[in-house]
Amino acid sequence: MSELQELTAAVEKGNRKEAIRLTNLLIEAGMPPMDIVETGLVPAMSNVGEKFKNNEIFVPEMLIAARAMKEAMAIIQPLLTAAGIKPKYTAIIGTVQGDLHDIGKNLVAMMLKGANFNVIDIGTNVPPEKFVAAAKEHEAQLVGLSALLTTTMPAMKTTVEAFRTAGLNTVKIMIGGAPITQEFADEIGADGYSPDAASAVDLANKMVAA
Ligand code: B12
Repeated sequence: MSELQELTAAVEKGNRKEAIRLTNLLIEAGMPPMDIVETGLVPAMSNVGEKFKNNEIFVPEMLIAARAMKEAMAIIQPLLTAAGIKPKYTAIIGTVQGDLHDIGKNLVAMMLKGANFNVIDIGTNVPPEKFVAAAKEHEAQLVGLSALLTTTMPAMKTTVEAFRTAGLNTVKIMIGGAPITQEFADEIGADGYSPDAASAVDLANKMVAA
């Protein structure tokens, strides 16, 4: 098994110490940090999701795996963040009301920081009015909404509507998360959708420049 495969296995099993050790090892070996995320860490969560769906594992195992993933990501985060240049744009990011999943959202936040956005992460289970208040307070150009549950997708619609009602029409809203599609984004009037963290950065740059 390669070290990358070992990392995937360690995160899947929720073995935090191994996940940290292998992440550091791969960094020292010169692997680009984003490659570690995309080819080592993210596949672990896909496997976990598959096993959960098949009733091979349950919520506690999912939680332990998520914690191992987060600790590995915490090592990678500083390496992705650009040093010293003053950010030009501010983005608010959060997971919508009713939804506690934050790994994907954190990844998008990390990537945006790396692309020199000033990112204000307002956490999970965020009600629409909190998104609106944060965008006003920080004079954000961009808002990112994350949802991982089909049952919380309607909260994205309510959040987009809250922005429109508040008259914040210049704030661009991008959405994402495993069950989200471009079709859904169009349906609820979001300005953009992206399937992953890397393309979220391209989308964000396009949206703020428009
Ligand atoms: C880890 C996990 C959990 C952990 C979350 C820990 C945490 N801190 O996040 C815990 C154990 C808490 C959990 C709980 C639950 N979970 Co869960 N969970 C997962 C799991 C295995 C992985 C999610 C993940 O982190 N993926 C890795 C990240 C990197 O991927 P991602 O989130 O998709 O993000 C990427 C893109 O989507 C995109 N993206 C994400 N957000 C955004 C935002 C923007 C703006 C943009 C542009 C892009 C973007 O970019 C990211 C990076 O590339 C998924 C399975 C899966 N394959 O998704 C199930 C899954 C999402 N969970 C599921 C369920 C059912 C639940 C529970 C209801 C279980 C229960 N019975 O209690 C609860 C709900 C709790 C709640 N209210 O939120 C189901 C959802 C089914 C559905 N269709 O609705 C899934 C799909 C599992 C399954 N196969 O059944 N879960």
